[in-house]
Amino acid sequence: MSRPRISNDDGPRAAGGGLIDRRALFEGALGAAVFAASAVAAEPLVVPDWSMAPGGPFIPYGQPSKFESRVTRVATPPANPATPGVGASRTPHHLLDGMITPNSLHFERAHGGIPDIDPERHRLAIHGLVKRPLVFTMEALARYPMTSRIAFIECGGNGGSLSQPVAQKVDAQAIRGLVSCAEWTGVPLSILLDEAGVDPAAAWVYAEGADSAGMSRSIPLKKAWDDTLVCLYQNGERIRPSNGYPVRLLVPGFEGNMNVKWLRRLKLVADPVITKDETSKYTILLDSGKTWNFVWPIEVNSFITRPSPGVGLKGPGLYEISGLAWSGAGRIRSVEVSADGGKSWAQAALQDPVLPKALTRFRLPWKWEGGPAVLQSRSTDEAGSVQPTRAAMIAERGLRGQFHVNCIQSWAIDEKGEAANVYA
Ligand SMILES: Nc1nc2c(c(=O)[nH]1)N[C@H]1C(S)=C(S)[C@@H](COP(=O)(O)O)O[C@H]1N2
Ligand SMILES: [Mo]
Repeated sequence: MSRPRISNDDGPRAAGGGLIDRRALFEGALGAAVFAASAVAAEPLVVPDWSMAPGGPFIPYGQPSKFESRVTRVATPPANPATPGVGASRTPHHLLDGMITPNSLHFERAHGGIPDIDPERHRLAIHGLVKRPLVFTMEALARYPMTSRIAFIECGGNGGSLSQPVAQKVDAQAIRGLVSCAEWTGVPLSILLDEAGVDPAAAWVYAEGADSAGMSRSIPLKKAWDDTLVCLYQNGERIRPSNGYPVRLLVPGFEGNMNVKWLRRLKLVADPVITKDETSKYTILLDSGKTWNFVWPIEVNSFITRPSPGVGLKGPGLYEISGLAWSGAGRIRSVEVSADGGKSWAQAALQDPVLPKALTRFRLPWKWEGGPAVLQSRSTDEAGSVQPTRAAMIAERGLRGQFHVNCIQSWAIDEKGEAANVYA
């Protein structure tokens, strides 16, 4: 890669509004420009009180620093106070970095509350169009060969607030908090299907949860053979209760709802079952009154986590714009960033690893001159799909289809450096 041309003190400009070439981050082309360090005398360093005495004890299960207590999930107030576990809570992406979501902050979506499942008594059955119906204890399941993969799970309803006719005063957590990314470990479903012996008449797998909602979906058999995992672990530890303990499906890249939690049976069937979760919900209602049914893969998407509402700028100067991109079709190929509401675009740097069907972190240096700006990100996946503008998305499907919203999202930066959700 050739060294970018230095056009001024802060590094080469890559697009309008102060965006700097991404290569400047790695090649020292930012020169003497400073991001935020104070240029006061560095010595003598003061010795703080926590250095003057031995520190605290070890604790059996770790917790974040008490100074990070604002970094929490936010739950949507339940529609019915009698069932507080019916609803969703969202990941605070504006306060996190990297590509992995800590288990305590993975978003949660539950249609019938979070069941308190005893792994000793829980069973998983595979039956229907199979030669040998099977029942697994959790202990038996754990004896099969396992594999791990890093994958996002995104609720089909994520981004639904962008369907509001007027831009809501909401932050990244409220708009995009229903996507998270973890390392999931479990038994490839193909191994269990092989053991059960799938009847040639089977074309679908009906997956059902043990929660009070009995949430269930029809999964095409091809996807079940391909990369579906019967998961026991999440980021190295047993799956958290709200995320499906003791066993859940990971259906990589497919809408969150297909990733059935508290999994209790997989029934091989010839036709889709047409459950309530694939009719009254998770279909996309068009203006014409028709619906798109069985919209499985999550479309190419991205958003900027920093700056964003609540994570504003502290005076003009150099900043790093950062965010997340993902696609259910595979890897992210590129992310472009605009600081002028989409008039000009610069390539962001993609941080390794860039994995298929996983969150990908992007970064780009930016010189904020102190004036109003509109920040946007636009991602392209390896299938060549590009995020549409909000106007293009509405032209295609109207405003009623509140699922699978993947349009470009905009943060307006005001003179004070505060960010707000806008439609640009
Ligand atoms: N059994 C069961 N599985 C379920 C659900 C549920 O309510 N019950 N919610 C689904 C929905 S709508 C989503 S978006 C994902 C969310 O997974 P998470 O809570 O681990 O983030 O789980 C899916 N699996
Ligand atoms: Mo969902």
